[in-house]
Amino acid sequence: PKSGFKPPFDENTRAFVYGMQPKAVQGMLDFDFMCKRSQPSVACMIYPFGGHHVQTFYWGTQETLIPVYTSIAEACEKFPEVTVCINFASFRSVYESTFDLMKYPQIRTIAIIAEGVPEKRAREILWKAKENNVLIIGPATVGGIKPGCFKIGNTGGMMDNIVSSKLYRPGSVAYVSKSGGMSNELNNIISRATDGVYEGVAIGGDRYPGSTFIDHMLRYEADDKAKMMVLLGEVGGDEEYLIAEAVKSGKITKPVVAWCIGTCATMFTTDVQFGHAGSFANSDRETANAKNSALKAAGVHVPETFEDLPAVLTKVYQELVENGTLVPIKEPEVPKIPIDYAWAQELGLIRKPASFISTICDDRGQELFYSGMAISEVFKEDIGVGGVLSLLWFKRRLPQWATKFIEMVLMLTADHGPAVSGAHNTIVTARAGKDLISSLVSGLLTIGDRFGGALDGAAQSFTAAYDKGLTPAEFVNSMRKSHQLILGIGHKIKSRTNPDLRVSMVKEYVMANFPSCEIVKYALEVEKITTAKKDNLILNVDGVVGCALVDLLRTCGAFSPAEVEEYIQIGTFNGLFVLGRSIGFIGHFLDQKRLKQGLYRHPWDDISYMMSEKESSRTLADSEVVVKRGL
Ligand code: Q5B
Repeated sequence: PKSGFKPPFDENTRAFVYGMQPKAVQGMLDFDFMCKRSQPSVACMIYPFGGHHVQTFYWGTQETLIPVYTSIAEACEKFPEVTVCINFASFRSVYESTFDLMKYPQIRTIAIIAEGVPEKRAREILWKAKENNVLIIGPATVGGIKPGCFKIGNTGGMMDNIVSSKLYRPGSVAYVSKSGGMSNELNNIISRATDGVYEGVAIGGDRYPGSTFIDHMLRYEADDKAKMMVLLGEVGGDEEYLIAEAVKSGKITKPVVAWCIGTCATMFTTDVQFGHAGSFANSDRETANAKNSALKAAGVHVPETFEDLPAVLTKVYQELVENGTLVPIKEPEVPKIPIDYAWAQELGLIRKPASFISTICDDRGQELFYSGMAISEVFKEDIGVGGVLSLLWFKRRLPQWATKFIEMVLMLTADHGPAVSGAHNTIVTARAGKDLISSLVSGLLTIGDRFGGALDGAAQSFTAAYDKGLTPAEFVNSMRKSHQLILGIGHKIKSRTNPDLRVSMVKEYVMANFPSCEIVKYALEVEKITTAKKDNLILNVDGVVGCALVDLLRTCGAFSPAEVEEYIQIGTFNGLFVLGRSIGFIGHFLDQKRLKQGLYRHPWDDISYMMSEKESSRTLADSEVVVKRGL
């Protein structure tokens, strides 16, 4: 480099990333790794919210930690070697953060990514940066790239693009453009037409960029390693004339290839505003054609059309090679880049056995699907909770009489007062100050063979007996012989004389709506025998629902016999009681909280303390001591 010249980026340059931009940081680290940098170019992120923490990133195939600081001051103190900041702050806060950054003399270069920065603000930044001798790239840019050394944020696109444009190693051609998208195109063209990019900067498409074409072209002129330059100008503004003058006056001596895009503007009958805020010709002088002509007249290599740009680049490059100015580099081995798993999968490059299989619900697309049915259809067809349950539990639609029955069960079992085991536990837990989920779970954990969880057992034993052809009496006798209670029979308070109306309602619905209900009928025959022995040995709510569900599955036409058998054996039906009763348990929890009930302690007089004599006397003696001490 010419004496005193210090490039803003080299292979040791380190940067702050201002803003929470993990994707951009990972892109920079991948680039660094490909360039064989000794350490990541990103020293830390600065993000004012969420506190100081660290985030993991890949360094090749390994993982590394990048800290996140909440202030520029902290970051500067930790990393005094950092000279660059890539500022991802939005157009609302970028002015403030850039001014803050400029308070720290170690920051020599700031790339401003935000679009839509007000022109007044942009000019103030520009003025302050000039005063502080800080290089600003942007606003409204992806930034720039120095192959083999440093990449600003998302510049260069995906890693495969960076490899195909050989940006992992330096070439000899330095360019400056306005557009970030076009700089990608230039990376590609230059890598094919010459030995590749030495450095490329996109200054951004606003009317007042923080640095201009001439700033970067003069930098390249001073940098011995940049052998030729490329300018990709565009319609609007007159910055390109400064290049023409610099070439004419001999300030720029290296060969320059230039093209101003937007020549097609002349084909329109009205004035044309292209994509960038600044790409609008306010006068003839600002048209692409006028600027191309001026550049050509100044001695710049200007192709006839954009399509001819590669040919002109090759010609100029070959001349430099032939006259010995440029010695083509020895091509290094193309680096292997680990591809992100998600991307490789999208490209169809890899496959892996999944750890989980799921067949009932798909949340990956825009719309949620329950067993193939879009959630919007669920509502359009008004399939109800019963319909949703049948999709998620049985993976199919069931006839309406069946889904209505499911809903009926949920409603019937929703609660049976505060005295039942589960509700009691929920209440005690709520009164112990526990939260809704703990209280609910405490109640649910009481559900089992004796309380509320006899549906599956009832379904299994009644169905097996019926299928075996046992008479109801044979079934009851066989259960007694094997000392087993018949699940689904018996109730603590309900009896023949105090019938359970829930059971009557289920019976009525089943008789009226099911195509047939052999298992329920069989269970009712069993009930006749058990109630003859004892009044409370009725077919209880668990029993009737369990048997009805077998009838439902067997007769609705949606299941094969093997499928029905599987559902009976894997324990499906208790799920309905659990689901229904959760409604009641939550109700009891809310009730207790509303009533602000304090800690429950069971009264001694409701507990029969039965201990050996020795233990009783010790207990008595202990309590006397307590009384004497007055505690
Ligand atoms: N014995 C339910 O018992 C209960 C017999 C039997 C043959 C039987 C008992 C039982 C099976 C489990 C079951 C679901 C514990 C019940 C529910 C939801 C609920 C609850 C609510 C709600 C009641 C006295 C004599 C003894 C026993 C004989 C009793 N059950 N024999 N098969 N199943 N049933 N659970 O009244 O000769 O005197 O020694 O375990 O289906 O949980 O509302 O409360 O919505 O929340 O205490 O409805 O039936 O009778 O155990 O003292 O027995 O009858 O062998 O004979 P008890 P025990 P013996 S619905």
